[in-house]
Amino acid sequence: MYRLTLTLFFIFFLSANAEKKRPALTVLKLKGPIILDGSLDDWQDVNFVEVNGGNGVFDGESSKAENDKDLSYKFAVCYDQKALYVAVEVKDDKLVTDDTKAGEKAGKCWMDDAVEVFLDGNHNRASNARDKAKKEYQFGGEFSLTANGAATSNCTGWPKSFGDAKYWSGAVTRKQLKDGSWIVCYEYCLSWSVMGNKPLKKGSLGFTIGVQDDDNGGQRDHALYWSGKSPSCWKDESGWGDLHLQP
Ligand SMILES: [Ca+2]
Ligand SMILES: [Ca+2]
Ligand SMILES: [Ca+2]
Ligand SMILES: [Ca+2]
Repeated sequence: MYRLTLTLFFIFFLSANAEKKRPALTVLKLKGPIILDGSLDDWQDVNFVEVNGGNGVFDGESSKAENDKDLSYKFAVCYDQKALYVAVEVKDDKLVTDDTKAGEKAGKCWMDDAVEVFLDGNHNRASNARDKAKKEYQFGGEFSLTANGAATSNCTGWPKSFGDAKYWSGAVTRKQLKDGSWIVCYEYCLSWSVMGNKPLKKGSLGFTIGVQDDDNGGQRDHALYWSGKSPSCWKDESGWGDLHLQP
């Protein structure tokens, strides 16, 4: 009897811990204007969420970062009738953007120091956001910016649309600290139209962020997600977190 109780306890313990709970955020309505200049001074009223090796998900396609100085970040989200706004502040020991050029609209952002914002606008938590028929692209997809300002939205219904306010726009700034490491700030404005205008009606959307870290050129070294099912967090919307828009 004792052995059976112990076994049942362990089965319960393992199943309770098998999957990380999907995180959720309440997104506040914008109070003042967000100016897309890469300065986050205009985000003082919005709470930031810290993401690091302890609470985030390193995608198994690349390795884990050594420590928070190698790669960690915080992000914030707010909205208005026009768009969803995202701010990200990344800590990175070495800045590398050898595979992209500033001004590109279809850059290989996934190979450099970059932020990738993932949107599931119809909030259906599809297991394959990259389905061949591109069904999910009508409601979002992957919107990437590198530390040098290169962009890509090729995995969305709106390729090469960066910089057009009808779709999405943003800005990046970088600052080197005394110890040689970097703080990179990203600001995004993602029009509701790139999400098929669904979230405002529904009051919610699926969302995650993946920050890519390249420290030595070529492919990325690490990819750290706020929420995701590894490997290939970028593909499976069911691993992403939930954003609830404050009415
Ligand atoms: Ca700003
Ligand atoms: Ca790094
Ligand atoms: Ca780096
Ligand atoms: Ca690279």
